[in-house]
Amino acid sequence: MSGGAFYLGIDVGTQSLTALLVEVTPAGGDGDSDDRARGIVARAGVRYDSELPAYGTVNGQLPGDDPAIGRVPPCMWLDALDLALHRLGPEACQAVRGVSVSGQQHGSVYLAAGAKRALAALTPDRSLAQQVEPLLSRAEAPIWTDSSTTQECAEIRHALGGAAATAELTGSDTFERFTGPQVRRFARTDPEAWADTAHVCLVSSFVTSVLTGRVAPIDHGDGSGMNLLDIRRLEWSGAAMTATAEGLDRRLAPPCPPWTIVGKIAPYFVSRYGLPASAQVVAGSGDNPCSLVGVGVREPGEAVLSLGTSDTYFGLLKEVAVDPDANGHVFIAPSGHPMSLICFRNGSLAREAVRDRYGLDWPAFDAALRATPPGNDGLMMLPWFEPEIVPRVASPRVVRLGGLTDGPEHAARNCRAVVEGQFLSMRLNSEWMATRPTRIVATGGGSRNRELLQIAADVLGCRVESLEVSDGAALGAALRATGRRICPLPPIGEPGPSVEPRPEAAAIYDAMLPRYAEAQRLAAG
Ligand code: XUL
Repeated sequence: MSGGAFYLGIDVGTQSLTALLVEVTPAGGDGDSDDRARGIVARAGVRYDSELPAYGTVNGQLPGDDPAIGRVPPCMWLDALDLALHRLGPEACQAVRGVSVSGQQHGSVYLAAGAKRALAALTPDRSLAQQVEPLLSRAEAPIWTDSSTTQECAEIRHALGGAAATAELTGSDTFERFTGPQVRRFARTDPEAWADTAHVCLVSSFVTSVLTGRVAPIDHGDGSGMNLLDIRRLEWSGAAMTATAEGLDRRLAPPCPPWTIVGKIAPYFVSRYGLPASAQVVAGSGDNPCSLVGVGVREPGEAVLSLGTSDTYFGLLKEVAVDPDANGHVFIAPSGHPMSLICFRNGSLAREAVRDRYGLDWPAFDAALRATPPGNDGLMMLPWFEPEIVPRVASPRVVRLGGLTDGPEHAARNCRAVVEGQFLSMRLNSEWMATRPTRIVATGGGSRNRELLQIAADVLGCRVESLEVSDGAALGAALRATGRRICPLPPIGEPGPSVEPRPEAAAIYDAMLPRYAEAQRLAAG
């Protein structure tokens, strides 16, 4: 391979691992941002369920009767890494100048005391999984789908002075999937294994540790999904560690900035796959911070609207702003800026529920949006077809207001009401971010729908550009592997429709917002 420099991003996702090699060409200037990513030159993916069947996972986690439990044998990720590098092939591996990992956020891996020495001595004669398995003090890693820690969330929240104080300190209230509550539960339910634990890693720092042959630090980005990092001082919080588990401070390496070079690639990867011994390993980070880079969001005010099963809205903030209602999260982005994230469970799930209720297909749903006016003549919906995360609504409840019925005479009105309700909720519940969006990049299945984007632009009062980016987290990780604080511009994916807010429609939504806020307050309690 010739031309620029090549960087490898490895995304350890929930259902699959993706390795992406990206070419970056310095543009000749002296600033970080003069580099340009030219394109993806190689890709290898491994799906856990179908390609590593020996682990018996379903949708990337171990099956079981208790839906609150979400666990993974961590060595599965290492087998996937070995397989992906093998598939990338020697030509791609030999070109790698830097590597970084994107990990599904919140998941934790527990290493025993001998791990430090053993990681430094990994031999190419045996697989990573065979060598790392004996170093684990806990056979299964809890991941972000695990919600078994309600008791621990309450205990930590109480010790830190309540939900608002916890969010003020760590960027988020306690959430079941966050690492601190998971660590507390482990230490309480298996004190012997906790005593054997010398290092607590996240998915991103665990795989980075293996890549570099030493226990890697946790970066500020992934560290902010733990309820342990002081979000302003960017240090582990003594109070949060004490509230979580005895001796946790000894088990966490100091956190590091996301652009930290943690070492060179371990000899294992040089001998086995031909990576150059000089290849740098940059601290791993979480998949959401990495995706932000992968879709090309670089400035405070730019945000991503991911319209998928659930709808997620995240973006860069000028400074730390914490949600006083404690529903949202503040993480640290790869550039060091704070980034906000809110996740609405009733995304395409709710849109589909309305579509199916009236026996429509998507073109008919769009036609209904076109046939009804902005503001829906005052007919509104609180679209909680499933329990909602933001605001917290424990049992499903669809609230129709202003005379809206669920009868067939109001089929088109319901289509508009569900979409307007979703974006009004997004606007209302993101006001705490205190950074008005200047540009929104929409991704995910719903972003192909022009009518939906127009309502988003009108309600949020901002231009919305849609972009089909697959492998956004792996791409972000590859760009981070350059070690630049401001990552090179990525090869942006397929552009879809872009829409500007229409002033008359935006004025209608401005007027509607207080009514929606009051309805939400009454219904969500
Ligand atoms: C974010 C979250 C998920 C995981 C897995 O808080 O729990 O997005 O990062 O993708």
